[in-house]
Amino acid sequence: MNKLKLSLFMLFVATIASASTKCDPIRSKFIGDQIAIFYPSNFDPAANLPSLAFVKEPVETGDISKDWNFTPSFYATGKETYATFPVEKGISLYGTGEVTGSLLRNGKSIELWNTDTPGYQRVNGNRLYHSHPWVLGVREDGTAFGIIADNTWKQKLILNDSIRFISEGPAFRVVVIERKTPQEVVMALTDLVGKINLPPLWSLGYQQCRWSYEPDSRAKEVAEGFISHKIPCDVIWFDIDYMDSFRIFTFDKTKFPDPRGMNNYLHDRGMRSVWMIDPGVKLEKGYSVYDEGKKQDNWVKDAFRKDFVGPVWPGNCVFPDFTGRKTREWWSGLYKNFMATGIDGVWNDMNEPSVFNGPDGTMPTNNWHRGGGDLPAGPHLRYHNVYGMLMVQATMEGILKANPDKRPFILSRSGFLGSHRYGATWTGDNLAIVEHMKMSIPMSINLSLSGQAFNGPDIGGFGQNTSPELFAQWMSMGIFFPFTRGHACKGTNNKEPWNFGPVVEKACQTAINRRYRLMPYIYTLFHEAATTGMPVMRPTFFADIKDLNLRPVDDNFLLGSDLLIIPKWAKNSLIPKGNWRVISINGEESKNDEYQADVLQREGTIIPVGNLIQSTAKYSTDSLTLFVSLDTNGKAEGSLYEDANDGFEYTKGEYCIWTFNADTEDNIVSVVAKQLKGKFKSKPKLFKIKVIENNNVTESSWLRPNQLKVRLIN
Ligand code: NBV
Repeated sequence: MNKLKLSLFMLFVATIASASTKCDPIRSKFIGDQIAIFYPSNFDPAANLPSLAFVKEPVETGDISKDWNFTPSFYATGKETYATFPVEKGISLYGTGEVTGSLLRNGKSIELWNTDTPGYQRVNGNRLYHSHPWVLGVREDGTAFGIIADNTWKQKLILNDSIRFISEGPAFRVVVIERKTPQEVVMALTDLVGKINLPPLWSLGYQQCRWSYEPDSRAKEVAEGFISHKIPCDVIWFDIDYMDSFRIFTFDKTKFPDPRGMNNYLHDRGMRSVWMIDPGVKLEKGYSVYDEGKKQDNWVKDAFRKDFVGPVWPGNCVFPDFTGRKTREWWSGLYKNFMATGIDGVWNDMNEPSVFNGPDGTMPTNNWHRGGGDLPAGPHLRYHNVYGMLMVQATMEGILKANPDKRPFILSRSGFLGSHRYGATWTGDNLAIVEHMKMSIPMSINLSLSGQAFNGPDIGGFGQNTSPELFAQWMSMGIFFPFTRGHACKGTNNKEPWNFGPVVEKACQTAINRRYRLMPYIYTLFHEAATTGMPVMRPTFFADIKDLNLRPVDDNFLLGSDLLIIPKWAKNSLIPKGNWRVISINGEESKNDEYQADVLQREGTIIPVGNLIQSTAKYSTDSLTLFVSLDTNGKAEGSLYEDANDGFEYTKGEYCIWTFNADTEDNIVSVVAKQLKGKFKSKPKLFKIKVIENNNVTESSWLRPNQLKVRLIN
């Protein structure tokens, strides 16, 4: 620090110190192995509890050990309360939820106040649709910590010489996780705030959206387009225009006279549908959702305890107060008839909530939520950040009530730390610009490092026209993200793959084929995320946490632990040490391709690869190609998860985990395939072994599990 900077910093510290009261932790306890909780002296349980981030109230397990030294300082200024931690030299910071900018969060300031931000334009992109009061820190030696501010109130997170959570609400408690690796910190985070639910397999396929496919014949045309162009696709999405004048839970009688017929049409073609539901209920007597909600007194109140009214798409709207259990139950009941039309998934949009003329595009902070059930009453300042999460929780309960035997799929725009327990998310209204394509990598990784393993951007970019070049680049990389959906704003060019000319169409087909062939590996990763909390998409430095050069890398990423994805646009991208071999998943040669990302397989691993399919309706693990990348000892290992691809039988043991172990002797590679766990009966399998060496690829014919041997060609 130079002299001027130092004196400015001292002045700043002095100003803060004079204006604020220090409220040292009055209580600090372990709540798990190397997980500590700290309460400031002015902590008021009624203003904070129950926690909405944690799955359950942490149980204290004993006093903090004597050698623990990573402790917060708490302050109150009269207007704000805050918790601050020192940042040692060399610490790399990550997490912090959905954020714009680079992967490394050092030096960033983020506003945690969920906001509708078209093009990420509000507050220079420092305030988005989610709030995650969560930081992951990785020290130079690879040891790591995580900090959760258990606080839903409006706050800021400032990361510079210190890590500071500055809240406009009352004093809050913090939890600190200490671990040997960042991977262990992320898993410990999900032990506290929950893991994603295992999604239905179809939701891992490619999905096509537009604001809006209307009328129904247009949606059918798009579905047929994928089939006739032989581009795999699982889902067609229905944006807001299917509704009757934007009234939620209704269908426009002219444009969508037969929603059941529409859904059947897609199902007959091996596809699914997801339909949008917003929180704003049109204020209109005679509209059943309004009448019923009004009768039950379900709306958020204004500061004078009158129904709060604000404009959104349908005009003046009222908003369900999801803090009330009875309101959530009412809301979940609305899905019964809706889902009965054969709808497969629900898209909850605008749930920050977005209010067109409100302060910061939302409700006034002094609006009033009445709570009920487990939650106390409180101002919008307290509940704003969890409005979307509570909505999605109620939506999930509704979908489960309507279809108890199916895994729910919900996509929510807004969220809070822990909302991944209820649904997936996407990174909102990005633009069709190179900068947003590139930034989608660190955005999705940081969300993944914040518990939300099921996320992705609008592929191709939502706002503005997309150029053929950008579309091909984005698709070629985007299909390796956990959630893969192309989307487009009203008024922009048609963004289905065949609208950009034959070269781009082919590039998209190749890219999407690659995802579908990797589906056995991807599904296995989702199972891992749902059981251990390890995200599907990971930062490259996870491959070598001690290599400091990898810490900022965000122009490539890991899919699981064994595949490294390097987009074509990334030049001189840094990769981890060791032997990472480029693989051809479906006959493509990425090295000589203008668009296809390089996919590198880590040495010592086996990746199960499936056959080409048009949608996951045809998914099968009866015949698999095992991509084997041997280590220097001629060994490799991998695994495969399988179950019924939907439903809950897997929770009763109806699943199966295979392990694959390869060994080499006298130039012959043998693979042992074992059914390790679970009682799911898969059909007898055939395997091909494909051994990828630095300069050779040896592929066997189809073999039975007890015959898995292949002689290397050199
Ligand atoms: O419902 C229309 C759009 C939707 O397509 C988009 O994905 C959401 O993020 N929605 C926002 C409302 C209007 C945005 C200008």
